[in-house]
Amino acid sequence: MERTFLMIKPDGVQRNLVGEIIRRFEAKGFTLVGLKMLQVSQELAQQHYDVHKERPFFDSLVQFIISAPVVAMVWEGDGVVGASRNIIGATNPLTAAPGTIRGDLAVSIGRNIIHGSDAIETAQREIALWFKDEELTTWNPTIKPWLYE
Ligand code: IDP
Ligand code: MG
Repeated sequence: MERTFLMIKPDGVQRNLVGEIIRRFEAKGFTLVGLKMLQVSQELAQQHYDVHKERPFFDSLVQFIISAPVVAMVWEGDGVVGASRNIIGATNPLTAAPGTIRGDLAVSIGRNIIHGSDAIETAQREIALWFKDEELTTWNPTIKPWLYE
């Protein structure tokens, strides 16, 4: 089944929003299959944001991600990659729709509390970058017939 990589950034952790954020994905009906808290190395942060390495905000973004612990997660479900992006909302929290995580809980682009993979291939790359195989679980929630027809 489809999987995505989500990371609660240092601001989300510091603002005590870990539970609030996880709650939204659980309540939606997605399945948590991997979870860890870590202080990110500069190398991992640079690799994660490699696509942005020429952008002017790259250095400050990497510095921010390594400045304090983050919560890294893998979630599973039909369409979870795109749906998670919708739950997260637009990159700029001021234009993110109300009801989204960024729309409800943040005010600035450099403090937008959560990362989510932007495509299935990106998700595969990011999951492999952040998690070892043995850190991921496969389990079958008994409520599945109540979530999927
Ligand atoms: P995304 O997180 O919504 O996928 P991206 O464009 O992939 O957004 O940018 C990655 C992260 O880089 C953003 O979440 C944000 O924290 C930061 N960022 C993006 N654009 C800017 C900017 O113009 N100024 C400062 N930080 C930015
Ligand atoms: Mg992105």
